[in-house]
Amino acid sequence: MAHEELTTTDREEKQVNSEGRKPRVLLAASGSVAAIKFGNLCHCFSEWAEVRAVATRSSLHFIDRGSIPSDVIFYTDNEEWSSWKKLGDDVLHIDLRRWADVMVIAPLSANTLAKIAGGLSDNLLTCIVRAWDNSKPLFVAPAMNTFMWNNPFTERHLLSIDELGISLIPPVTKKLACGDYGNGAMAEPSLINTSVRLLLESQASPK
Ligand code: PCO
Repeated sequence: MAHEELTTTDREEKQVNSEGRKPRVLLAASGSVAAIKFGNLCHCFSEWAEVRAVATRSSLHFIDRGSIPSDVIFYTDNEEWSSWKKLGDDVLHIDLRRWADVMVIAPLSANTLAKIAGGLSDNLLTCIVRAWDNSKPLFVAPAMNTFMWNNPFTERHLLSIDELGISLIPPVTKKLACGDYGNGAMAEPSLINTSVRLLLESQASPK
């Protein structure tokens, strides 16, 4: 049967992995204006995956909490600190790393890119990345002003995260939040969704 002729049942079957459950996607947002699209991103992934979301403090400025689907558990730095009281308690960034099949950081701000490249871990998002199990995929979709994107630091930091095995979903050229026109806009949520889904499906059924 040609790929286009897959029935609904075929598609539903493709959405469960070898353990018979939906893929678990950990979505994360850092502090870029593009975080206004985070709710939309969560909706795209929710259609085929189990989704949990992590937001940095700066990203909260742009995220409308009402736009996050009700079945998506939403974590901030507050939960990282409040969930641990004594030795033996669960550590949230480790639990989330264990839970996830894949992590997607969209948007990835210039600041969080620099922190990941330098190995810093000063919030829930960067602690998860620092503790990431590199046998699992990790995608990033950067978003920043064109001058930040063209700054020599960006290339250095992208090289470093490439060495860690992190996959880049490149930004696009268009009108930015400040009115500038140029490269640095986050890839569309639908493209991010498709890129990740295709990779997971190819891993689930290698040719
Ligand atoms: C800041 N930064 C940005 C961030 C990158 N921009 C984008 C898009 C949005 C509108 O479609 C904001 C999502 O332009 O990802 O603009 C300074 S200019």
